[in-house]
Amino acid sequence: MAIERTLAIIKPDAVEGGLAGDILSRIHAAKFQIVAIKSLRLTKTEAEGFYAVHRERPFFGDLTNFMSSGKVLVMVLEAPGAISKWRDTMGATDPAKAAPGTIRRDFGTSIQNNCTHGSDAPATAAFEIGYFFAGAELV
Ligand code: FUP
Repeated sequence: MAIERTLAIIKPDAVEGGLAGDILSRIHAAKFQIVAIKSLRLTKTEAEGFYAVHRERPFFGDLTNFMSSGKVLVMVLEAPGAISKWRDTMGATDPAKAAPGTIRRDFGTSIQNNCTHGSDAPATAAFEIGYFFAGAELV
């Protein structure tokens, strides 16, 4: 399987809840390489830009308020098939529907407060990685 990179975010609920270490442990256990990582707090406008594809959805305002409510950890993960592998590690969007043993099932508390983000396709990963990281941060 081809080596890929994906954009992962540990969301404000998980950072505030002290879950970042547990989630990073799962990233290591699943044998992802962390190519780059940074801690930051998104502005509302930055969150709106990141989730622009969801602009027309009814949850857009709540989602972007939440994503700008506290610190996040953004990172680039690398592995064979990293995009689908990370989505499998996270589990389904709604923690109640996520498979046992996934991050969202074990740590998420609602469809919004679901602890982590992952890119859903190669084009999305390219946009999302470029949103947070410059080329020199990715060598
Ligand atoms: P995912 O790719 O699993 O993160 O899910 P989506 O791209 O469908 O949704 C992006 C984010 O919007 C989710 F992580 C949480 C939020 N969301 C809601 O708050 N309510 C919904 O009904 C659907 C998604």
